[in-house]
Amino acid sequence: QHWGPHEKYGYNSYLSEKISLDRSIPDYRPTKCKELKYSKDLPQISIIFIFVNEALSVILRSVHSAVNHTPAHLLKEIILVDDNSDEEELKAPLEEYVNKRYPGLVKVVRNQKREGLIRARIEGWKAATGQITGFFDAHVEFTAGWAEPVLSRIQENRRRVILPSIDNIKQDNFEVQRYENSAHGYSWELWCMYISPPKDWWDAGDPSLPIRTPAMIGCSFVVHRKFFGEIGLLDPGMDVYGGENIELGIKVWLCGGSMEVLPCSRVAHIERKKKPYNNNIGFYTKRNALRVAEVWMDDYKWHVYIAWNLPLENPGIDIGDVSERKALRKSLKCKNFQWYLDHVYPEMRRYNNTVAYGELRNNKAKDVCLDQGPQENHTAILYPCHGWGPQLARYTKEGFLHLGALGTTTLLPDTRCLVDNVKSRFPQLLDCEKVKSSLHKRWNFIQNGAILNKGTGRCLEVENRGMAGIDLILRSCTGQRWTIKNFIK
Ligand SMILES: [Mn+2]
Repeated sequence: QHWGPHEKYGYNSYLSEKISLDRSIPDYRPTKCKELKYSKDLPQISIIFIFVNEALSVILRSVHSAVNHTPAHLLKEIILVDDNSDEEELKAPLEEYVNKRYPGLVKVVRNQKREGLIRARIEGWKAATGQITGFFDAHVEFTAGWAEPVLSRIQENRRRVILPSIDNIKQDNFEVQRYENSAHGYSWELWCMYISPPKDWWDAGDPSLPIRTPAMIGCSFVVHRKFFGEIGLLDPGMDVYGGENIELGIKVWLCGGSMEVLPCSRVAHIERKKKPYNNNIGFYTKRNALRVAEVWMDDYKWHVYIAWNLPLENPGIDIGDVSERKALRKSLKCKNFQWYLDHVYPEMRRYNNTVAYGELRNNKAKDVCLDQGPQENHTAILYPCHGWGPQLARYTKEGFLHLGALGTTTLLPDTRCLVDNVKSRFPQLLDCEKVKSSLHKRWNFIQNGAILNKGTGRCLEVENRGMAGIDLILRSCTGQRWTIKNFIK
């Protein structure tokens, strides 16, 4: 793929150069926040920015904005961690600029090799001396009053990890768009996402209150420096990108701390069109997710394996050594994952009823797999096998056959399930809970056997029509057999 000169970084860096480094962005705090008063005696913060191959003007705007919007007596220092960028302007020119503009305030840390954003943040933490450490991507802008509520919440309780609310700097025109008050959740692949705040937050009716959050997006978080060390920082065995933000959320909650989003503290962040770290972020997120699963998720860990369609045994991915992380969990006497799901992330869907999962193949058509087809057709089809979400089948104890990427929270629809509606010769894909006839959504299936509907007795089969293609149909059983990739014993 070709990127124009101003799109190299995933945002319009040409435009960035024309925008003032000292611009102010809109104040999107809930009204009440502006009336709140804070102690004069708050702890100092070290602001840590990490970057790799980022536009100089965007990094400098992050720095200017931090200085302009953090009271000077609360700002201990700014630390810039360069994760071994290639760009020349990020070497001497960057350092000369910040030393001249902010003498004594800015430290630059250079990684000698590319470590990924997880270990880059840890390097920044090592260099920090403030009582509090704030970690930010180097493409953010702060707003007035962002720091005081954060520092105040941590002063009250050092075991709180605080996330400023995130607004969006549009990558094409740099306008700032207000985001709704949200918590940060994630899917079983451990991709993070915004979710609605918990019910008790809505019930309280005060939009300035902290929002309990199960995890964090990760582009912006603030934590007591020593407490962060005590709970084992981020997992240094994770490479490149992804998973560390979920691990921290789970770990903090299970090991005696908490995590919350503060609507009164707002930081705007550029959602980049592409990330510079690596061409294969999916692989690293998958690997890092398996580390989280193995260390923290107990009996729920195979949810992550299902989501990524990996066998539980020998998944074929070297996740490295997790023994130190397991020892950390033990030494901190952390609670179990079930407690976390029950109390911190009750919205998350659980799939304990799964007995088999993965692609489903028929013995008469080996190169095609069961596939959910176009969403709007509500009909399962056959499609060349690729093993991604649309082909993730899941057979349950109840005999349901779900098809599609694993669901996330109960706030969103669940994966649909296969239904024989009697009338059609094609298998329907419907919301299982809305199908009244219990039998028409239940299937008999054992490995290398037929898939037979308990209501109609029809079998799920393939019909090869030669040049006209291959259909997935329901009909009287002719002895076709199906195999599914993975089993849970
Ligand atoms: Mn970012």
